[in-house]
Amino acid sequence: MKVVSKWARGLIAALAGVGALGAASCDALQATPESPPPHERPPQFRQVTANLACAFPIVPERELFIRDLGVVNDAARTQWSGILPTGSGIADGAWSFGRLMAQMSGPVAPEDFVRNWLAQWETGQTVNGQLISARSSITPQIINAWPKRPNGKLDLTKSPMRLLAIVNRVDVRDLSLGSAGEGRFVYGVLDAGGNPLQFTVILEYDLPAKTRMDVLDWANRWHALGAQTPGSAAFNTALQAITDRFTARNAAPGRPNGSALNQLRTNEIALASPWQLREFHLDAATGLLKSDTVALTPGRSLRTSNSLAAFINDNTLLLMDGGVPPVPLQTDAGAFRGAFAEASLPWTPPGVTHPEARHRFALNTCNGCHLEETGTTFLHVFPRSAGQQAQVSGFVSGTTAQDPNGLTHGFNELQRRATDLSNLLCEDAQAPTAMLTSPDAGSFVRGTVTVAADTTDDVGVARVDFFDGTSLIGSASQAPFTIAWNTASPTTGTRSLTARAFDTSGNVGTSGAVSVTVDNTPPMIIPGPPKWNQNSFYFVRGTPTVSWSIVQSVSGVAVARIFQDSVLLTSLAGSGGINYFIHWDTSVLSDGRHTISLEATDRAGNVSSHSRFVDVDNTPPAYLAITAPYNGAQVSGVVTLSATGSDNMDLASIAFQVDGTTLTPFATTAPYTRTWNSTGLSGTHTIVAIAYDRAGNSARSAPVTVTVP
Ligand SMILES: [Ca+2]
Ligand SMILES: [Ca+2]
Ligand SMILES: [Ca+2]
Repeated sequence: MKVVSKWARGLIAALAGVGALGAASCDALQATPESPPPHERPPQFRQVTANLACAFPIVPERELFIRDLGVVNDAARTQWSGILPTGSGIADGAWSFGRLMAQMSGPVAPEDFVRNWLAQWETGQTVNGQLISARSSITPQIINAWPKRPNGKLDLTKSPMRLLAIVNRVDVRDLSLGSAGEGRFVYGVLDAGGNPLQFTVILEYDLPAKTRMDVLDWANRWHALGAQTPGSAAFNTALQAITDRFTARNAAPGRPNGSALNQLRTNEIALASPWQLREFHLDAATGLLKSDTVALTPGRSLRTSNSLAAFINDNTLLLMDGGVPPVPLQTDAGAFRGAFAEASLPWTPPGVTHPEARHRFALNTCNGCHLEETGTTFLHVFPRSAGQQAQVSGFVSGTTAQDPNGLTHGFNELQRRATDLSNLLCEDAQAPTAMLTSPDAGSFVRGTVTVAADTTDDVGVARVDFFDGTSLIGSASQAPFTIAWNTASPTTGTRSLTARAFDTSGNVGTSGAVSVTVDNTPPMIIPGPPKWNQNSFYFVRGTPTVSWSIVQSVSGVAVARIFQDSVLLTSLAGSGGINYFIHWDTSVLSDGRHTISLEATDRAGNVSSHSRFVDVDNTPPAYLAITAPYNGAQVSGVVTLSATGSDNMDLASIAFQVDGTTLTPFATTAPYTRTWNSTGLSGTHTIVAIAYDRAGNSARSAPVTVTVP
């Protein structure tokens, strides 16, 4: 990576002395956004990994200016059946002039669309107040020679257009205009015999981009072609995947005909002399290609004018800074931008103060970048015969030339574009860093968890991907970088989380792993005493011990809380504890039904609870009396003892004692009776009844004395 970087910077240095702004071949030039030099960027950060996109040098003939016969003669893609495909990636004529016209013609029939375009040479056109004279030899040379369909219309499947090159112009990107540059098709026009005419047609499409990532996406797609062999199935398929994106029907919704075409340009000396360049735009009103002014190029009548000198002088600083001043349509003096460009005489208005600024201005014009400033004899891409690869001008491949002031300039447009692409891809070779900030390492997690990462980068982080092991669990594309992770899907247990941050150039930084334990199983609570039994039911009194045991999976108990009638009684911190109890003082409560609950929370936060009701009774039976025998009675044989009693809640039983000895079993239902055999027990005896409620409270009756004779 560093080697490439040095190589790229070396090229910048080499070009600095020759006007690195580099006018393109009569193209819509747009200022290339400047990035701060490396020493002005923010400090670098911890982790560095090589940017793979940057690690491979640019291969201009595969990525920038594709003229290989395996591409331009690709039979499937340059010959068209005449049917517009409905799917994507279909080879049928994808790079043919006819299909491209059909894709951009919107509601207009493609053959009428093309015929209307050609008609603009048949008669004079007025554009921006300037007349473009007819070049009427278009009729015999092109229109009449064009093969026709039975209905007399142009047969677009036999268009006399030979593909010369497919060109990547990412270097004219301007993100402020939503553009990653242009993709271009260059065709050579053929005569009736299939021989090349001195006439080229260039379709210049926008590469739409909203963000820096979009620009880099385009750049990386073009750059990826460098690893393939032109003409191979892999190369041509990949190239078509790129070209389809900007040539497809409705590739640019909202623009005329939904086409991404920025402009169509023609260069020809075949129809008349001198060489002439015309520019056409899709007209929103008619959906037709319409003659328009030529970007960055003043009208030829201004060649030696004061207004042109003033314009150059006013823009000297911008030009010397590498900038490209927009050429206005009109000035106070009248029409300024040209309706066409033609080779004739150089832009040399008297009164220009800075000859280098004059040269740079002229180079940006469509005629200036040809003969007068770069020594180009005609075109930058030459028409070709069948079976031959198109040649390019020295301006493209490397040359030196003298400008009209005798200043010598070096040109190597391909190298300049390669440097630009390399700089774009390598501009940010510093990988971002990522660190997981949530959840904490070693923590227990459950349910849906926020996973968060902190990142740093010298330029900007575009996206963070979050992983559970090797599984992607989510992505965040803006700070703060967080996702909601549903832990229900992975099985319970230890998971290893990582975050991968991508910067705006696609460099990746991976965080350290954070290990967490997933526990989605709530504690299981098993109640201990008191429990229902047939004697006391749910009754308690005094200070009973209430207990539970907890069976816990994975993470252990963090806290157990005991509630009485939904009011917290006590909180017991636990760490994997099993048995929990409370000595529960019921004496402070009113008699009656109460609930007592245990709520257990495991260390992942899963909660479960168990509630039971109990009947508190701290009041002894209220009324108790022995109803038979009566006090002082004389009894004999088997005697029936009877008592009556009541309780504020539930009387459980009444027991009888004779002389302190309790008779069993107790009487448990009213009327409360019990027999006592007094046979042989002559003398005086004392009988007492004892009543028990369900909670175990008791009351004693007044004693009854009887005599057995
Ligand atoms: Ca970076
Ligand atoms: Ca658990
Ligand atoms: Ca009671």
